[in-house]
Amino acid sequence: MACPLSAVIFDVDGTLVDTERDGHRTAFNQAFAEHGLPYRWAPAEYGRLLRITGGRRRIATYLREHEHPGEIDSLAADLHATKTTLFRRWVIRGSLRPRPGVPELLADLARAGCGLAVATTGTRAWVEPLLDRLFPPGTFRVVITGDDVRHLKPEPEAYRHALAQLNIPASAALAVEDSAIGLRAARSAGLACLVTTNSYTLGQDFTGAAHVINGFAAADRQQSVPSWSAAACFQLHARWWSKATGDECTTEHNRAGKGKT
Ligand code: XBP
Ligand code: MG
Repeated sequence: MACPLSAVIFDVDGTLVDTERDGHRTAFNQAFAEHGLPYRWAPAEYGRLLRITGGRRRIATYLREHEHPGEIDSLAADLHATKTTLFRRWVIRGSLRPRPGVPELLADLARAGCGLAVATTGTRAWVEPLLDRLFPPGTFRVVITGDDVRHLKPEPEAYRHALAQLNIPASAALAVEDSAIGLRAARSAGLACLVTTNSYTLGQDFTGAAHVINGFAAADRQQSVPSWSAAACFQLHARWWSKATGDECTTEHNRAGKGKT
């Protein structure tokens, strides 16, 4: 049975870019300050709060936990609007870089004829300028953001939308995520999922992942293989689906014996 890999769908926060600790967290804190609120999220506290996806929900949950008086949902929406403006400004200023190995991997996948897509919980107002700023025009065929779904990750909706827009079944795609929550979203949509950890997600339970790496670049993975490659994605995907279906699942890449996972 052939299991062609047509597209790789990437998460953004923590996967394409290390945005959380020194990006989003700082913007949330500045938003609290601009609204005259005393709250500040330290790195460890923010790590705990990452279990709540979506910035507005994260703020609302925190305010409730701290029994902040008054109407929480509208305050959370206002704070999140300020945070989004601030973060978008930083993105446009060029303050963020892709994770090591990401540009090389995207270029390699594009060369191999693989479609590229994004499925993120983040807000479109900063996601679009971030992708425009960091990657060549037209890199991603489909971009699904938190604004496009009713239910954020760990629900599978973002991945389902991405598959629908790509017009491919789940078996023709590979998800790339950095967290257990993202893995759950991808798996619930029926995708094989490669996990690349970061300092916030290292040690999470990645049961169900096709493979777990510490980063795309050799230095992060402490391996001599130059970078995580398109061939490695093809091979991982083929191996996952042949195991899942019990069939021989071949691709041009693993037939040629290229790529190592
Ligand atoms: C990312 C999120 C987002 C960001 C903040 O999750 O949960 O909420 O932390 O961005 P994932 P917004 O990597 O799984 O997509 O403030 O725009 O929500
Ligand atoms: Mg993520």
